[in-house]
Amino acid sequence: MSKPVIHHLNISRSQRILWLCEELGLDYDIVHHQRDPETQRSPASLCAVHPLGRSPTLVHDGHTIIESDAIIEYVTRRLADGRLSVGPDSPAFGDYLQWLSFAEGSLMGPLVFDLIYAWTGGGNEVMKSFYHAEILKNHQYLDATLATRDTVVATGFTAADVNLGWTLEFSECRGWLRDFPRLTAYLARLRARPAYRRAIARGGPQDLSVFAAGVT
Ligand SMILES: N[C@@H](CCC(=O)N[C@@H](CS)C(=O)NCC(=O)O)C(=O)O
Repeated sequence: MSKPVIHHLNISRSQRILWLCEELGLDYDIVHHQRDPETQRSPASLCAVHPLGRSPTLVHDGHTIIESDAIIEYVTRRLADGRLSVGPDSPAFGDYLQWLSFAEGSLMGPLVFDLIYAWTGGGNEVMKSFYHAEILKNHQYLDATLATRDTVVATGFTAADVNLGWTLEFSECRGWLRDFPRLTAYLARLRARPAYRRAIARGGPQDLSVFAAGVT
């Protein structure tokens, strides 16, 4: 089987895919790309790989795939016999799909609005109160789940935890984890995993302070 190629933008969601491949013990290549230091957007080198210039982008066997959730399912099912995924025959299937999607589908969007609001120095207060309430509710929901178990899926560690890890790092740098010691402890457990550390060693440090605008 040919090796997947992970296009990795510094300090970005592609950290998830490096980490996942390390968890699965897969052989992979990395192509490094650097954010534009002014705008933090993707450079021309990544836009040449995919018209949206997205990180992560995975290239494998002639397929170029974006979206973390899709890449995670592709990697676990196509390249790792379903390891760290949960199949339709498991009672945990629904939970797995929900939590896999939660990182990008619910948590991340309002957090990005929060950052843009801080970067641009203001905006619509009605919008702000709407997405602040969403951020809080999303964190409370995840927190309540982790009150009953160590991982988001009751059967144990899965790729859904990998997807959530980077989002919680982003949330942490935006100051939203301060009131959630259980989420902070969950993130610490994820960061302590040897595969997470190997991914950092290969991909480079994840210093998200560049996204901490407006956080005091
Ligand atoms: N929903 C996508 C979001 C991908 C995304 O927006 N990634 C950011 C990096 S964290 C990016 O590509 N930023 C550079 C840019 O948009 O120019 C996913 O989960 O992969």
